[in-house]
Amino acid sequence: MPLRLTDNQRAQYRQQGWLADLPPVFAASQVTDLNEGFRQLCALLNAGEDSKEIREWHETSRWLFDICRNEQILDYVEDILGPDFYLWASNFFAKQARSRATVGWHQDAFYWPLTPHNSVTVWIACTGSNQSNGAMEVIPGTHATGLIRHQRSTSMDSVLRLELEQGSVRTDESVPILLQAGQISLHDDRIIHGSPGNPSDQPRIGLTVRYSGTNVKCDLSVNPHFKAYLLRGTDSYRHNPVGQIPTEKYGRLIRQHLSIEEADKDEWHEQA
Ligand SMILES: O=C(O)CCC(=O)C(=O)O
Repeated sequence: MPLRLTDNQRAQYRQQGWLADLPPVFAASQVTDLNEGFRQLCALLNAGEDSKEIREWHETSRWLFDICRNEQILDYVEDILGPDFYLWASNFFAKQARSRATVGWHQDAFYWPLTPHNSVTVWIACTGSNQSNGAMEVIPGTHATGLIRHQRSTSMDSVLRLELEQGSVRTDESVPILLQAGQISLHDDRIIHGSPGNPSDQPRIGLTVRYSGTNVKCDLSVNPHFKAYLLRGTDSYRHNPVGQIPTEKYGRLIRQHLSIEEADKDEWHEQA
């Protein structure tokens, strides 16, 4: 039986900006498939590329596209965004065993040329994710207090190039999101989050999938490659270019999508 979010879970998401503790979406055999698919996509990387380059490959991999339109996930997303929403981004955050890679404190919305803020990320645990292997941490409630200016990261270990300045984040209030392989969490595009390195002997692999309400428009002068895939409802706004459903099981994207920072348009936030 597909599950829907309860009123309490929706209220928690609205007030705290994140939600976990949901029953596993992917059974053990599907978790094996998640990891095998990840390996297949990694095999398409060029020399010198890292798995973090696997961004928006749902546009070229039918296997990944089908994961992004998992019906149980879409039910949860619909309970948050309402009936009309589209898929537009997916990427892997993989930390191998004994990896120093960190994800600095940040707000996703600071990276994305999207207005208004009406996007949810689903973080799919391909492996268990816990405090010993570098689980993602959130600072509850920070989605409601506005965007904070980000700085260029100075850490050599940081996976992201922008992060919040030390001191601007109440790290003592952070909460780790603990997931078994096959479980998911959901977070708001403005919540402050990040993750430490993985000193353990176990890898920590997550797949993030981003969905937005159809009222959300991408500024194509920042990211000309943006593609929306309507997954539920109708799109009466028609704000964004529509993506083609991929046919190849595992294919890679050649044209990389651009964040505000990658497009070198830092002034965008002042103009938006
Ligand atoms: O997987 C992580 O550690 C961070 C993920 C993240 O930053 C995101 O989903 O936006």
